[in-house]
Formats: sequence, C-alpha cells, structure tokens
Amino acid sequence: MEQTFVMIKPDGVQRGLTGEIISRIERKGLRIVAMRMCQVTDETARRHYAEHVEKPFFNSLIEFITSSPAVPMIVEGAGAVSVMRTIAGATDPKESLVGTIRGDFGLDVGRNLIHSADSLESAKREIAIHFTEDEAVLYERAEERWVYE
Ligand code: DAT
Ligand code: MG
Repeated sequence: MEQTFVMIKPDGVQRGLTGEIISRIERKGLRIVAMRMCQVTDETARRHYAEHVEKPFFNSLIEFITSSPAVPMIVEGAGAVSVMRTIAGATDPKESLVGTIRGDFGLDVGRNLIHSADSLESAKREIAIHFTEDEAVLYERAEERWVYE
C-alpha cells in the first residue's frame, strides 16, 4: 500500500470545506492513517516548500500556509500519490477539471485548498516533516474487501 502526504490548506478550513474534502478522500476508498489540525509553523512551511524558495510567490505562499489552521494527513491506498493528485486537480483552480477539489471550489492559484505530494519521494519527505512515525495508525477499513478485488 502506497502512502502520500495531503494537507487541507487554511482556505479549505476557513471555508468550511474540511469535511467535504475528507469525505471525497474517504469515498474514493483511501484510508487516512494520520491527521491533525494545527497551525503550520514558519519553519515547517519553509521545509515543506523548500523546492520553491527561489519562486516569486514563495513569501506569499509561506505567509498563506501559516496564516490559519491547516489539516495535514497521511493517506494510504493503491496508487495513493497519483490518485490524490487527480482528486486534488491541477495547481491553478481556473484550469482544474470540474469534479476535482480545486476545480469545484477554487478560482485562484494562491488559494487552491489542498496540497498533495507530487511523487513517492516527495510523499516520504513531506510525511517526515509533518509527522513522527508513531503518529500513523495501522488498521484496515471494514469496506476494503469491497473496494479492492
Ligand atoms: P502543487 O500544489 O499543485 O504541487 P506547486 O508545487 O507547483 O503546485 O506549487 C506549490 C503551491 O504554490 C501551489 O499549490 C500554489 C502555489 N503556487 C504555484 N504556482 C504559483 C503561481 N504561479 N503563483 C502563485 N502561487 C503559486
Ligand atoms: Mg507541489
């Protein structure tokens, strides 16, 4: 089973979409194995978005992501990394397909509701930034034998 890192961003929480977003992940059949609500610190945000440090939007991105509570989580399932990227939608919500989280709820690239790791390598790196190993719970969802053949 693959694990990915997902985070409902401050706009998702402030707009009351936490439940809606969690629902979409659950209904897909994916398993949430760690989750909390917290205000991301400046240090954690800078580590998380280190690859974007030279980008013109870096400072506003850090300011936004630390501005209000977020909901980081570890999501597990078959192909979890790419499946979650598909559920999240394209980076710019103006271009994300309807049916995706960003496509259904967003309009601005700086307010795109959800983060989802872009590769298995990024997922591992980001999980280690946001969670300790003992925070992930080991369990199976009762419906999994109806989700997987
Ligand atoms: P993604 O979140 O789809 O992986 P990314 O890694 O390229 O996208 O960028 C990280 C975040 O930075 C993205 O979710 C929103 C913000 N961002 C990206 N491109 C931007 C831009 N051109 N202007 C403002 N914010 C941007
Ligand atoms: Mg990214």
